[in-house]
Amino acid sequence: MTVLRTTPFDDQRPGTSGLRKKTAVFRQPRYLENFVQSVFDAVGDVRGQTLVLGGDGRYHNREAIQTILRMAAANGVGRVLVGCGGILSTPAASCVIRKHGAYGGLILSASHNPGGPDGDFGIKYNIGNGGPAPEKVTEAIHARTMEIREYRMLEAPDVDLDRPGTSVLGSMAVEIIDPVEDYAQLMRSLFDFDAIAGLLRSGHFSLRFDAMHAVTGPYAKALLEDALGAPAGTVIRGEPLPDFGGGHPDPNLTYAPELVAMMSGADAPGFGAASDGDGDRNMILGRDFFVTPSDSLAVLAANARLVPGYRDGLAGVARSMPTSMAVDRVAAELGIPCYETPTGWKFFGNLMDAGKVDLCGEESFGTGSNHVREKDGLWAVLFWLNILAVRRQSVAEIVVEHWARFGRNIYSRHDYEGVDAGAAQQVMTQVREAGERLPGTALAGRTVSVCDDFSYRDPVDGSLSSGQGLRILFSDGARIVFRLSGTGTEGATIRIYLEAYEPDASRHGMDAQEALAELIAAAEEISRLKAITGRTRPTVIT
Ligand code: VG1
Ligand code: CO
Repeated sequence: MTVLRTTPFDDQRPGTSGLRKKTAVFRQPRYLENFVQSVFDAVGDVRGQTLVLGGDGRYHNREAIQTILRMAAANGVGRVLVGCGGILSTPAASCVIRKHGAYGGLILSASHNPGGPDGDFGIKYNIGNGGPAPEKVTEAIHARTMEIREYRMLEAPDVDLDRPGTSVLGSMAVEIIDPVEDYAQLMRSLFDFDAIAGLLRSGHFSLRFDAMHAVTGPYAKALLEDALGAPAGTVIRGEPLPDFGGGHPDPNLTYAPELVAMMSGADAPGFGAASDGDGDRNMILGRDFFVTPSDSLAVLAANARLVPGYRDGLAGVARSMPTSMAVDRVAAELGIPCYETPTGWKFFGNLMDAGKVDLCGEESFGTGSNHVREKDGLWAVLFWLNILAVRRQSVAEIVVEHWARFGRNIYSRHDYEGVDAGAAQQVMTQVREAGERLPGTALAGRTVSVCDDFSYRDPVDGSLSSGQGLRILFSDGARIVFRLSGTGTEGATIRIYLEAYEPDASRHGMDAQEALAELIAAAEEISRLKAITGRTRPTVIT
């Protein structure tokens, strides 16, 4: 074992979900090493413990795994479970940590950000409950990166990541495990596979799943094609590639155009879905129909009792603050609590561990439950398929009926990506200052009731997280929220979240951009975003 001298990098603060940088930044000498040693130094005594390690297969994944294994051995870790080929989706890693009682895990991914030598790379630490490290842990890791002086490394040859079985590295065991098996077994325990297989055999139903050349390909093939009997070819772009085939592995209407095209027209499949780089996001489509992630969460909550794993009902639900309030209406009718947390899955962990919630979601295509402590793309797909198998209605019919019952929370998010960081700050300052004068005034044909900067007190451990997004709340339930992204690697991304509640079923068919036009204009009026940033339109509209 060698102890190597190093000096700190001043840009290693984890964001919404781990540390994400350009691949070239991660490939600098000592960059990954500094961060990994800081994790080992900050998360407690890892000596003799079991860790889980894997990634989404993006460029630099294998090299990073070899480095981390040598460092883990040098730091006295007892055993590391590594997904074969270096592959573990984020939800599968969470599942493996929980099932094998691991101390924690390291997941290599920049999620939905593009990969490759000119793309992004990332790393995040998950704790023993299988979930992303909470803020107090990520802050401790960051503090350590600012003072690090040395790291430990074992001189050893590469481990063969493609041969299942156990080997040793120094005195540490390295177990190469099947990345799909534990996860697939968990899915079988939650969903009615016979009912879904029956739907697929009925002759009236087919589906497409777009794995976007990211990590979910092997998982989707094993579950949808092999276990449930969907025909070969159901999973498209199913082979994980280091650069995701040059695509942007973000499952939305902009970055999954092939799937969107396949889902349009009278002959289109009844169900379409896609997942992101590391497999924790999902996009749900019906024939000529897009289900917003916020609506999807509400539909899953309202139909949970149809699914074996949730047959006894839900204890509670949670959503991130910018997510639409559709699920709040379901919770109210079910008589269960609904928690509102800051953006990022790490805020759901405590609520799930305490048994307060079992279903949660974010507007950013993230849905999940207490089966793991991450959002889970394929889980959401199977949940929808289970509902479709029981209700035997189309996706559109289910959502339209849902709106008729609960009203529709018309919703959209406008992203301005790669904005100059100073200009983005200026936009936020402008909104904050304008917000001081707005309450009580008329705007977008409504009355503003509250303007604030969202902060959250965790009901379990009492920790406070402030500065989580500027909210403009209207007395009729409409909202405009401004937030800066914490996952980007270039400049800043401004996100504007827009929501209006529409109880009148005769207006539920409206296009969201039209229905929200007044709020969109008001957002511009308040923020002066176009003048400040020079942008004329959003990069992505969801
Ligand atoms: C985005 C989403 C957030 C999500 C996070 C990680 O964060 O808005 O809801 O939890 O990505 O998702 P931000 O700070 O850029 O808005 V994943 O699938 O990328 O790890
Ligand atoms: Co992701």
